[in-house]
Amino acid sequence: MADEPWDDNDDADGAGERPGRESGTATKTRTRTKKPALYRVLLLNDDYTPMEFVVYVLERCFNKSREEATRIMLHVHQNGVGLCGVYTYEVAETKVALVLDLARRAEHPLQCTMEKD
Ligand code: TYC
Repeated sequence: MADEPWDDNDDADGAGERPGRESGTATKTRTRTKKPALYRVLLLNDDYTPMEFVVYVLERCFNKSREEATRIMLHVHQNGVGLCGVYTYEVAETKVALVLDLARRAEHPLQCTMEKD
């Protein structure tokens, strides 16, 4: 599980510091902190979701100002896909679920995905 985002890679050499297992060789146990992997949350264009709803979603789920939300919405509308934000795995997953839930409740086909940064 050394590649999980929550593994800070303590004791990276696996040797540990348990008593009674000294080999006579001086070793230094490295305490390395690994930065968590980051994920891009992307919004996808479609022909049916109202622009105003997309702006609302960006304000509500991604804490964007009305101006920034409008800019991102128009970018997605014109380019097919756009960046909402970059987050750790669990936060990104939660944001995607929030967007999809809001869209489903409003019966809009709006799609949102995440990918490794
Ligand atoms: N293309 C949509 C329309 O013309 C607007 C839209 C923008 C939909 C961004 C989805 O992620 C989206 N009503």
